Amino acid sequence: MKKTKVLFGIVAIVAGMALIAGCGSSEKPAAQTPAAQEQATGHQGHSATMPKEDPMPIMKDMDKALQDVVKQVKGGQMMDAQKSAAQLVSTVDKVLPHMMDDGLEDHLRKTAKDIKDSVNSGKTDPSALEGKVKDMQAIMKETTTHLQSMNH
Ligand SMILES: [Cu+2]
Repeated sequence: MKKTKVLFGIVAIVAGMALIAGCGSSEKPAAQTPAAQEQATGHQGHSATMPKEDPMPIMKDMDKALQDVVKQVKGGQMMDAQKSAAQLVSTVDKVLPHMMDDGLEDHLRKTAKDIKDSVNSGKTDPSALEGKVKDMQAIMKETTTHLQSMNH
């Protein structure tokens, strides 16, 4: 009577261990595969790390902010121009998570910051700013094309 109880206990433990081992070996790879696939496809289109939003309206806001900067600097409204330049940088920050081209991303960020620094310095040379604005417009055009190449 006592011996069979112990034996039964051992069988139960062994069965339990086999069950745990079975779970570990069969379910883990199955759970890993879809995650790995999701990551792989994510890099081709809209990555999972991106905010769930359409970046095109942000590009429009960016274009508007840049036009405001130009208009306000020309009109001598430096306080307004500084606000618009800050808006320009903030729209750039919003669009950066959507970009998958490090070189372009860097160029966009640097040019926007350059415009902001130049406007904030107060001694804005209109012709120098014009060059930066032209750079910015070219990079924004490139960015729009880049963003349109992926699914949002
Ligand atoms: Cu995106």
